[in-house]
Amino acid sequence: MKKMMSGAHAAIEQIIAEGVTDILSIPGEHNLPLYDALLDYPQLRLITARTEQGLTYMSNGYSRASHTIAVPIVISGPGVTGSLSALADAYQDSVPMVMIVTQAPLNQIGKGAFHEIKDQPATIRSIVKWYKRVQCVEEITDAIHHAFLNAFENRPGPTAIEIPLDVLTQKGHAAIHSSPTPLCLKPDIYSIEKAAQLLINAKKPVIYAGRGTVISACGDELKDLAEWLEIPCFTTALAKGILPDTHYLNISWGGCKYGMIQTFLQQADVVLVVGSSLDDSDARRFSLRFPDKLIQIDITSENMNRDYNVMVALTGDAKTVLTQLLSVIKQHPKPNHLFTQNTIVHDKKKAIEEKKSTLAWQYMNAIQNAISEQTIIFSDPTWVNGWAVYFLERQFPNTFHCTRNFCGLGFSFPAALGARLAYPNSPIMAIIGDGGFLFSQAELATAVHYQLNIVTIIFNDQGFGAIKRRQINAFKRTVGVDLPSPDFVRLAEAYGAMALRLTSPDQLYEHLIKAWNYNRPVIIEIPLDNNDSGLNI
Ligand SMILES: Cc1ncc(C[n+]2csc(CCOP(=O)(O)OP(=O)(O)O)c2C)c(N)n1
Ligand SMILES: [Mg+2]
Repeated sequence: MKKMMSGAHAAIEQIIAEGVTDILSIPGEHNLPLYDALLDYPQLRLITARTEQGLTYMSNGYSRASHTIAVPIVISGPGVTGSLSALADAYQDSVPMVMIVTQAPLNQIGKGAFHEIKDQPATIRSIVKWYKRVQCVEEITDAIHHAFLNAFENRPGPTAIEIPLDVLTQKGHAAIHSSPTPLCLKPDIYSIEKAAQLLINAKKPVIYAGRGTVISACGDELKDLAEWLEIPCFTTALAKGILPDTHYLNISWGGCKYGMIQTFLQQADVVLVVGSSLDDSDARRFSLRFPDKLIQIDITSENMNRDYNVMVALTGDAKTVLTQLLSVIKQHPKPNHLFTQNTIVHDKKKAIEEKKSTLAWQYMNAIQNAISEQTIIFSDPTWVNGWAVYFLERQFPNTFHCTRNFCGLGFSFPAALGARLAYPNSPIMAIIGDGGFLFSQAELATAVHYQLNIVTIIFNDQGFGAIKRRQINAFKRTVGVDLPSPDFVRLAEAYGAMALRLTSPDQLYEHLIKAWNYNRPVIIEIPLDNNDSGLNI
């Protein structure tokens, strides 16, 4: 049924119909009517952030943690440009969100309007899945509904709707659509049978699981398949926890760069890739080699046959396809695969033993001992991220988040705040470097304002440590990477947060177990000596 209402009211009613309960935003001249209309919908919680980059990363954390779609609202021009890095990040890591972008009135676009950028649609379109400018009130609800469907469909990602200022204030007839039903693709039974035969007859099969498994929530099916056929399983950094890190068949990380996957792939005769695009940060950069008998399950065929030839391509939702595959495999007798659990557990233990003397392991061990299985960790793309990925053990998916391919600094702190909005009760932690924290420190004001009580650990090596190491490796000298940082304790206190400076792993453990009980955001600064070889792993 159609109702007469303003563009702003139509937009908000459609957003509510999609099941949204929180709006993340920064106000400005071009979205004033939207802000005003929000007062008519008290069921929506409005979170005003301090920078557009921060609010878009918050939206990223919100969507990841809640398995729903966050809705950031930004103004045209500087609001749009400020959110670009975080939008691009969401695109690369397949994080859904629907951004509402405003614009000058239709008749002023292209004429040097206030806040105008040369070609706003082209700017946004180049980094999101789908984008539309609406021209009248009647188009708004259709466009928003489509944006929600599109953000979830196939490979999830950000979408955006542009609503010009005059369209927000105009009145028109709008029809509200009910919430979306996700599509579920299934591959043909012939391909499933072929994949099942390859796995059953394999001598040394390996499973390689990516973020698609987390999106599809297929942890049970993955574990069932791995255990039924006794297949060692690697989980990428974005899929950490989909098979518990401590599971006897998990060959990921375990204290070393890329874990045991390289060794296992060298011997593997069949590999099943589930929900991974096998892109730069996952496979190419590490020059991973896959055998000819490669089976790939992915929600989109775009990810198939790019760098690796796929023998059996199963296009569909990972949970659905794995269920089909399992039912076929279980009709056959159990084969006997050659990798034994003892080898995996033993090799992992040995790798960790070799690292125990490093400060890197000791700090991560202190964190590991002070957190619970439910703690949700967000890690920034810094040197320390390597420590977190290699050493922290997670038992459930969605309890470890990092940015993997776009890798914009400053992601983890606002993303963790976004997760806190979605989950008021789970313990949430951000791990970040001094450089990264300075990219998003303004959101400390948001954390204090809304009492988003997370624990943030800043590893402060007074500079861009990750880049310094790359410079040394490549050129044997360094430039522009030793950077004095502020006193983070005084900085955090000035915002009204609780702040501590701790100088040893023991101190970190001791304070961390108490930090969850403070009723304020907690910032812990850990000074590091950049020249300490114990920081290298
Ligand atoms: C927005 C952005 N700018 C630049 C970079 C390049 N970069 C990657 S790591 C890094 C240094 C990070 O420093 P810090 O956060 O202090 O962590 P550290 O490596 O010192 O542990 C830089 C500048 C980036 N990833 N993102
Ligand atoms: Mg640093």
